[in-house]
Amino acid sequence: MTHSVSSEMRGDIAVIWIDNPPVNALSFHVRQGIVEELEKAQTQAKAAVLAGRGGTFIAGADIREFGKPIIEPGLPTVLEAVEASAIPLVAAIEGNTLGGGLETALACHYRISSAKAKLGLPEVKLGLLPGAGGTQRLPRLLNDLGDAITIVSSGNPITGSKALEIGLVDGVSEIAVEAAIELAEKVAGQPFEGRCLSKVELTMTAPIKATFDAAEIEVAKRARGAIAPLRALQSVRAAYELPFVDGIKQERAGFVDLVATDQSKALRHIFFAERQSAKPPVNVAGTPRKISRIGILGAGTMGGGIAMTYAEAGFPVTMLEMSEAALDKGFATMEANWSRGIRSGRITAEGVAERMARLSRTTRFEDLGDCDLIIEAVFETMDVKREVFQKLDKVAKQGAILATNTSYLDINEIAAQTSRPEDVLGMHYFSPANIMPLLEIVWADKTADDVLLSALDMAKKTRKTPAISRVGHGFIGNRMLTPYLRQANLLILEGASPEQVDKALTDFGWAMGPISVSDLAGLDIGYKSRKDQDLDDHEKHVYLVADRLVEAGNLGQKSGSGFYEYDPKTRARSENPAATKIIEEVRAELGINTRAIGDEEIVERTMFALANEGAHVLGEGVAQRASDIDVVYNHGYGYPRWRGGPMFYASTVGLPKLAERLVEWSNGSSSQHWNPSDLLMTLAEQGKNFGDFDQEN
Ligand code: 3H9
Repeated sequence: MTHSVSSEMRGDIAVIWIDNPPVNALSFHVRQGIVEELEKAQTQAKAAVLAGRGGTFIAGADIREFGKPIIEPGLPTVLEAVEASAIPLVAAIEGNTLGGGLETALACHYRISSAKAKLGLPEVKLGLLPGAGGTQRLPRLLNDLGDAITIVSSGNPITGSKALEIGLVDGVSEIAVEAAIELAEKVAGQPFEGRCLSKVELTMTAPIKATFDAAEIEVAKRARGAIAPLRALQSVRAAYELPFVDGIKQERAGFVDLVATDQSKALRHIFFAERQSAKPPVNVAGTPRKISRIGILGAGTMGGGIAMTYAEAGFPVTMLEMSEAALDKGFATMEANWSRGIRSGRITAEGVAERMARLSRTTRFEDLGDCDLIIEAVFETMDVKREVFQKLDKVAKQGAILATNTSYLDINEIAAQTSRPEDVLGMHYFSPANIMPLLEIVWADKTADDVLLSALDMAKKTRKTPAISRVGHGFIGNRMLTPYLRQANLLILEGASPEQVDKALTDFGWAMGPISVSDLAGLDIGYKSRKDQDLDDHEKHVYLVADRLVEAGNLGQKSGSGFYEYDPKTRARSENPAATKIIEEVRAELGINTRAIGDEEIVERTMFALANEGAHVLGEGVAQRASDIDVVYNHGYGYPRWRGGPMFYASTVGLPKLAERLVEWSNGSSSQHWNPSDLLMTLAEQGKNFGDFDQEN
């Protein structure tokens, strides 16, 4: 017996408890413990219940063990023993029953769940397929093949109630373990061979084949380059094509194969990176402040989205605007945004009303006096921010946290406008703020520890993924955009079309290409910001096409044309002949001899520019970890999750290759802005990567 698995007798029933906090992962000692307790139960009990301590059954295999040699008994061996048990086994499902956890439940002979438990096979989210019978046993159990296909290929969990509906569990009860014991008493001594899913025979028929064919097309399309969902689906198909013993062998081979891929390594990296970025920095101590009421300045797109985020999380919010008309407009937009979900069933009309009731409105700064956290989302200039923070300093109560949503500005300077800079920090949301998961928390020089901890706490309560940045122009995310967009624009000058640049990067896996993103954001934004800066000639040339487009009224999607033309109804994009003409004119004006540019060059130049700037951000201490940068790009910018993030991707390519290219480009014709990062060059020289840097710091 290991201390993480133990058992107790309840009459003739053995209850085997798994106790491996925090999530009861199936680490080696748990697997061994299950086998030992099962053997014991065979001699002492008439039936057994498998249950988890801490309100959760089993959240899956121990992800930290992947990529290391398997120590027997591996999960497939354990589950073979579970199913072959001489006494019937009942799984008592509560909390998270995921991956190997659900596979364990499927190997048991009966399943009882709590209504709120979460059951799923999330392996595809880690670039894997279920490797312990999930793809073989699930379709043998469920009433409808479509449900098995969805569960395996989406990785999304379902509730216990839904599981009952689709035939995944035999019953639902408030206290699953007690109901499971009752069921065990009932089935003790009864034949249960028919409950062994490996014994169920499946036959491939023409309609089933057609279902798989259609699902494969759909899954491949949605995967946007990720390989696991299709592989997982094909493994379900094998359940219909092969006998169980062969199907399970094939499933196992697929799992072993996928575990070794860069995609799975990247997805596991980002899983742990997300959890790491939500943790307080070392040496930051204390407890978060109590936050009950939120104040938001600005009811525009950003302020409205932030208000929706807090109202959705149950917080009362006071919104301040300059005029009643601006408040009317902001409130109408929020209501319309929520109401859009009524038709799809995401929310009810009462739900919308409840959220709206959490919002109150004012045009007077004094009315923010009872707020514990005030987030400013007003016009993005230092003059406006100065004025706002001076006013807030006068009205905010003692201990209130004053946050700015600025995307670029110096938060130390903003904090200095108040008599309490320790209460000031950045909370940088991404548009649309109620949907985008990233919250960049900007830790200013004088921010108090408990203020930083409060922001992390609020991220958790509002279901955002936080990443901490120190103060610096554009913080982590927007700062790195500059060199990325610079390369995208340069590639167009050198001969690529906007479409080609975008396509190379969406093929790489980005949700949108950089040129489409610029059009979506509005080309006038960059234009205005460039006019305020003292740019050198090279930089002016880089953006000459964008500037000319703006000057000719092509502001991007909002004006119907930018680099592309947009259909007013469908927003479908097509080539903009005016842009093509401007591009040709600018190329001629700058005396550029255009050349054919390959997709590989597009990917290398943009992605290496991103990683190089990331390395600067890291070297300067603006980001604490390379993995935080990856989190920022995954959650705020549509970077392909299965590539792990710009820094992880750089390590996959190999830092020596990156270093070599950076040196080559910085010695080349458009050398001005390459500026290879010292940190990157040193790591490359030492044969290290960004993961080593994170571990050492
Ligand atoms: C699998 O099962 C393969 C099989 O098919 C075949 C095998 C042969 N392993 O997220 P939290 C850690 S693949 C190791 O903050 P929450 C996590 O890193 C697996 N560690 O809590 C964190 O550690 P720390 C299929 C794990 O309440 C701590 O636990 N299963 C694992 O917000 C708390 O986590 C999955 O993919 C794990 N499996 O969310 C489920 N899970 O404190 C992955 C968590 O040091 N897990 N940790 O930072 C989850 O989705 C969420 O953790 C869960 C809880 C929903 C369970």
